[in-house]
Formats: sequence, structure tokens, C-alpha cells
Amino acid sequence: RHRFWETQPVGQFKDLGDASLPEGPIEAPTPLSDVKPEPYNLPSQYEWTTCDMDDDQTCGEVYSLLTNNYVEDDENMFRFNYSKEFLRWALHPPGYYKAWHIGVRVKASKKLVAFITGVPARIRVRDAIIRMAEINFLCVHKKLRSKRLAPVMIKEVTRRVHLENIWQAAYTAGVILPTPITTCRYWHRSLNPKKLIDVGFSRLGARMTMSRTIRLYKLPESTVTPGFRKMELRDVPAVTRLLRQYLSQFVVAPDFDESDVEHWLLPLENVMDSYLVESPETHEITDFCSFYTLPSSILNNQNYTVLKAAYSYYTVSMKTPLLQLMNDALIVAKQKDYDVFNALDVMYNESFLKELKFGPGDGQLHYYLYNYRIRNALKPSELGLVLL
Ligand code: NHW
Ligand code: EN5
Repeated sequence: RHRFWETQPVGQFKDLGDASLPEGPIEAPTPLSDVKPEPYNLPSQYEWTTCDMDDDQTCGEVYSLLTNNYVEDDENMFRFNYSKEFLRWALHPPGYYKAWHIGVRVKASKKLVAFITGVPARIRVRDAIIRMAEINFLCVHKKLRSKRLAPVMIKEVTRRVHLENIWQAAYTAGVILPTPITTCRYWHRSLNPKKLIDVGFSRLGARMTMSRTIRLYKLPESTVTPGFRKMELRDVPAVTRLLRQYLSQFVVAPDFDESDVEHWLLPLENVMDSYLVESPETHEITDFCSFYTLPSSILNNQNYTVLKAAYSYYTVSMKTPLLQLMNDALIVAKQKDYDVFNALDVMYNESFLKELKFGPGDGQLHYYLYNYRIRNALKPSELGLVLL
């Protein structure tokens, strides 16, 4: 059924529920001298290219490929539209490898037609902290689909990751592959219900009018938590401590140090928003929330071209109730003109989704590990990892 994935060191469907299989790496590392030193073969019209995302032209080519060919919803009404600034940021975390930003060009025209990336991360699975690659932005041009290019791209990124002596990876997908460590649901909180209904993102509920719907989703003008403010560079040590402590309770979560927090969580205009609660009395940092900006192109609509979406990232509630913290996040997102606020049912998110008027989406997100077996699938609430 899965000609490619059956050959890879991933949990296989036939092994589900086999209690004799140990948890941990599926294959042992090989000596680096045994890693294939030259790239995999592509069909002869194509060539490999390493994409320097600091180069404006290259970044623009990647942006165009993804804008026109990346992930769509099941009815092809919306397509993810990651911005150039977002792509640059997502691909340049501490210790990144340029060789892991891999493109495929047509030899004759140099047109970029496929892409895949990895970035390094330390991910904890139960007690074990493992160096991994986070794989993302796999894309093959629409005209070159179903030609088995994706397996070659995956093998090539795997080879380049192995060359750095890294043997595990984490990735997410909307499709089912062998085999998810957990399956999450997307939830959506309308901020601009009229536009969402106009573009077909949501529907007017039964026995609902537009004005009742607008009233239903109305939010206060300003945040309510005393001491709620934007995160700053000076907050990195306190936020790192808070986040490390909080993430320690989940089965799978990133192992963030201060340089990771500085990169992944500091606010970056139109990319990352992060807020915290500083106690007005003690000046302690007690809570934290963040969301990233990922617009979607609206395909085939006369009135609108982009949907401005915020995606919940990492949240830590120690003193402020999670419900109130997330409500403040909704309020700032509304102030900043986002149309919708999205969240997965990971970590403690279940506890606020219904009360804050999120509704379940029609999309799922499956989480995977490469070359690492987990004995039983996790519940989404046991997962402390959010990929972009
Ligand atoms: S998920 C987003 C993936 N991108 C899109 O959905 C964009 C639109 N679609 C496309 O561009 C986030 C194409 O349809 C793609 C497939 C390129 C998806 N992951 O070339 P063929 C990520 O980026 C398998 C993994 O003919 P195609 C995460 C499929 O099951 N495998 O198909 C990426 C089949 O294998 P099988 C996927 O439609 C994680 C084979 O590809 C997949 O022209 C990557 C068919 O290939 C997906 N999303 O191109 C894995 N979609 O065995 C990283 C399909 O079933 C692993 N396939 O026959 C770790 C690597 C590092 C290890 C380090 C130690
Ligand atoms: C790797 N980083 O399907 C990501 N999105 O629900 C790759 N649905 O937006 C994998 N179909 O339910 C990504 N509106 C996998 C996701 C791919 C994109 C996707 C879904 C997630 C989505 C929307 C629009 C559906 C349009 C028709 C949806 C309902 C919202 C409604 C708001 C009011 C309350 C009830 C729910």
C-alpha cells in the first residue's frame, strides 16, 4: 500500500499494538563514512539546488513555489501563503544547516519546481532528549505530481541530515502515513465572521442571522489581565524557565534553551506574536502566550484574496487562568485585524476551545517521528510540540 514508506524506518501499520517491539530508535546510526556521499539521482531533466534563504531572489522563488503549490484544504478553497519573512525566520533557527534547504530545478530553465527543508531541534520523548530534524515545506509543483519525486526528496534530506550525525526527525502532515504518534484536530475561532462566511471558510449556523453571529463572536476592545504585555529580549531567561518547566509535563516536547526561545518566541512583525503576564506587584513573569501568522490565499473569490489567520503556538498558564489568557490572545489578534484564530487540541487547549467559541475544523494534523518508535499512540493532550 505504501511502496515508499514500507521501506523506511518508521512505525508500520502491521506492527501497531505489537507489545514486543521496544520503544526508541528503529535503526542504529551507521558510521558517517557509510552515509552515501553524493546526492540521490533525479530524473535527468532536473537538478538539485541548495536554497540560500538570505538571498532575496532565491527566497522569492521559494515563496512563489509555495504560494502556488503548497497545502490546500480538502475542497481546494484555501492555500497556505507563508510570507517570505516567515520562511526566512522558520529556516534560520540556532545551528541551522543551509544544506538542509533543498530545492529541485529544471536544468534547462532553472525554474524551481520542488522543495523540502529540515531544521535542527532537540526533542524530548519521555526522558530521552534526542537531536532531530524538523522536516517541513515539502512541495512538488502541481504539474509534476505523482511522479514519485517526493520519495527522492525525502531520501535526499534524510541523507543530508545523516551527514550531520542526526538520525531522527519529526514532521506533521494532513495525510495519514505510517504511522502517526498522535492525530490532532484543528479548531477555529471566528474573529471576522462576516468575511469568513463570505469566503466560504465558515457557514451561518442554523437559526442564526448575520447580526446575531457578529454579536456572538464580539470581543472586548482591550485585554483584561493586569500586567499583560508584549514579550521583550530581556524576558528571554524568565520565559525560558517558565516554558521548560511547563513543557516537562508532556510526553513529546521541544527542549528549548535560551537561544531557542530568543529565536522562536521573541515577537517578529507579521510572523510571531508573544505576550506575557508580569505581576504588577512582584514583577515575576507568571504566564505566556504566543501565536504565529500564516495567511491563506482565498482561491476563486471576487471580493477577497487573503485570509489572515493566527495559529496558537506555545502557551504557559501558571497564575492567570488559561481561559482568560487565551481570551486576551483573541483580543490582541482581533485588534491586529486577524480574521480567524486557529488552535490544535494539543497540551491543555481542550480546556478552553469550546468555552471560547472555537469550532472544530474539517482538517486534521497527524504527527510523526522518523526512526523512533513509540509504543502506543499518544493523546493530543500528551503532546507539547507545535510545528509551523
Ligand atoms: S506536510 C505538507 C506536505 N506538502 C503538501 O501537502 C503540499 C502539496 N502537495 C505536494 O506538494 C508538511 C505533493 O503532493 C507532495 C507529494 C510533495 C506532498 N509527507 O512524489 P509522489 C511537511 O512538509 C508520499 C510524507 O508521487 P506527490 C512534512 C506518499 O504517501 N510523504 O507524490 C513533510 C507516497 O508514498 P507511498 C508523503 O503527490 C514530511 C509518495 O509520497 C506526503 O507528487 C516528509 C508519493 O510520492 C507527505 N506530506 O508529492 C517526510 N505526501 O509510500 C520526512 C505524500 O505511500 C521524513 N507522501 O507510496 C523524515 C526525513 C528526515 C529523516 C532524518 C533522519
Ligand atoms: C504542516 N505544518 O484542511 C502543515 N485546514 O480545519 C501541513 N478548514 O482551515 C498539514 N474545506 O474547517 C496541514 N472551517 C493540514 C491542514 C490543511 C488545511 C486544512 C482546515 C483545518 C481548515 C476550515 C475551512 C474549510 C473550507 C472547506 C474549516 C470551519 C470553521 C468554523 C468556524 C465557526 C465555528 C465552526 C468551525
